[in-house]
Amino acid sequence: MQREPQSFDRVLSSMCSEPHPLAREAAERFLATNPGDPGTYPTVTALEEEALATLGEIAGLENPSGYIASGGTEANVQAVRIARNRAETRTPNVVMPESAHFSFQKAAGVLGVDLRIVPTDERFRADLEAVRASVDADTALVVGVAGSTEYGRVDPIPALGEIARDAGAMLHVDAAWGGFVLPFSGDEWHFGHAAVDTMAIDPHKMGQAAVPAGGLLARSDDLLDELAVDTPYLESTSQATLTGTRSGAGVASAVAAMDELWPDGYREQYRRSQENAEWLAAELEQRDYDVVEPTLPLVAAEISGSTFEALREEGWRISRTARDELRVVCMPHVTREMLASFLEDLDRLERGASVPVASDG
Ligand code: 0PR
Repeated sequence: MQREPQSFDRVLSSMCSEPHPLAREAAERFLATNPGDPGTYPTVTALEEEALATLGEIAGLENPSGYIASGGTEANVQAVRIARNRAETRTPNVVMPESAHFSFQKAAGVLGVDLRIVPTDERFRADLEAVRASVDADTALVVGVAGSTEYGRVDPIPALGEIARDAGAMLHVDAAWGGFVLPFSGDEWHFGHAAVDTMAIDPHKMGQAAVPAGGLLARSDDLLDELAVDTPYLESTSQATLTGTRSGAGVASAVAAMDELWPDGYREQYRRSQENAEWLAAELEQRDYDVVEPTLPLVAAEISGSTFEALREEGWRISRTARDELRVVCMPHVTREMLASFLEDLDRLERGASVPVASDG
């Protein structure tokens, strides 16, 4: 087989990106290693410790506990699992805003917890009154999103922490996408800002690592220990990960990307992505589209279904919010030139759509 993967030229919908060249190279070197077996693969195990330490630094947590997961889904499932295992009730529930990622539905299904989905406010952030009204003595976990999938919004994490603490529940922050831009945006989102217990933060999204490299962080070892099972025939005695054999490529590429980019490279990337998002939002507004303001590098705007389809026909990889808005994620591979070319196509298609049908008279 000699086939090339598709290019990122017209990809505006993905939350993954072209890996940094050093991350790509590291991934290739570590393809055959398995951090799931530290006794046999100590080199990649040491790299995972490094990855964890840097993720902790990014997320305001000294001595972090956690591991490099397959992605945000696994990190979210594991966070729900920790909370469920710690809960003293037999009927635990999880309270989360409707903006939370669908991986929590998977977690609830697998783990048998009740999911209480509360509305967001007019700014697409968790409605605190609704969260307060939903927690009770059976609440094991409150979820806050720091960089939501649809609109890139950051929930009021410190306030959610207080609600969780008052309810005797844990707080999980899903920064799977936002984690590598939030250190520069001025938001309050991490362990240093609030009573956060666990966090999802994915190097394979804004972190420019190769897929698969997600991150699960926990405030302390005893939280991760909730997940540990004995591993009698391995050299290591227990395992807290969900999967057994894991990607050493993901771990090595995460370390390579973070070594190279944290913090200056990521700061520069945030600035570029955010400027692109604001530029696109302004251009769309000038054309009279309703635009949802990009507080992080993600733009949503109302365009017609037929224009959306026509853009896809032109090869643009774009996606829609649940309210049917166009959604453009300004990932590291998304350049100003790409966005300008997208707008040219949009203008041409809209002109075509509005040209009056020639009449005979
Ligand atoms: N949490 C948040 C906030 C997310 O946005 C996502 C994924 C997850 C968790 C789950 O992460 P994993 O997919 O790593 O398990 N958000 C995008 C989505 O599901 C991911 C994505 C990636 C979408 C690449 C498209 C794409 O081409 O929509």
